[in-house]
Amino acid sequence: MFTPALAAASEATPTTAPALPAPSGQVLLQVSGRIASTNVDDAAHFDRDMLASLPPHRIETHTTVTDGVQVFEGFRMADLLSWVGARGDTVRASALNEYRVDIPMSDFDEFDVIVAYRMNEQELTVPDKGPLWIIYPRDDHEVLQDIRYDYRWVWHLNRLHVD
Ligand SMILES: Nc1nc2c(c(=O)[nH]1)N[C@H]1C(S)=C(S)[C@@H](COP(=O)(O)O)O[C@H]1N2
Ligand SMILES: [Mo]
Repeated sequence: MFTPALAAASEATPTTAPALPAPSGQVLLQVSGRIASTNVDDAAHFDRDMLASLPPHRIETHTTVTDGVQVFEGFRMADLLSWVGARGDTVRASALNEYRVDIPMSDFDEFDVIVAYRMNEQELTVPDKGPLWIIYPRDDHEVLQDIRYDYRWVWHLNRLHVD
């Protein structure tokens, strides 16, 4: 479980989630809905440095849209959602290209789903389905090798809404 660096400062008020720092760079991801920690109005905005401060996690897997095994690096969706104090049943994930899909929150407990920012040691760019791409550990779980999960691999991810 990810413990933010601010945990020590929040010990005096253990029922309150630690404050999020404000983003200083370009905002890549916005999280809204049923969350306890915010930094811009009712939402939590993240720039690249904030996302990079989450513990890195790597998935090696085939995808439906690439040849062979790819190495993805990013952060666990569970760690991000725990940082903002998300409580809900569903996360609506939306993309720069207006695509969106509802993902059951339980996916992030059952599997180490990540939000990848790097593939094969290269930063993901918009032409490569970046800058952020939801990746499931498809090769590790037969159940994930299914269209039901394939459409949850949101590329160009820029928004999560917790319901
Ligand atoms: N941003 C975005 N992500 C997306 C999609 C999309 O249209 N836009 N299509 C989804 C669907 S339906 C599938 S099956 C997988 C693979 O889609 P692709 O074959 O079109 O790349 O990505 C998912 N993620
Ligand atoms: Mo699809």
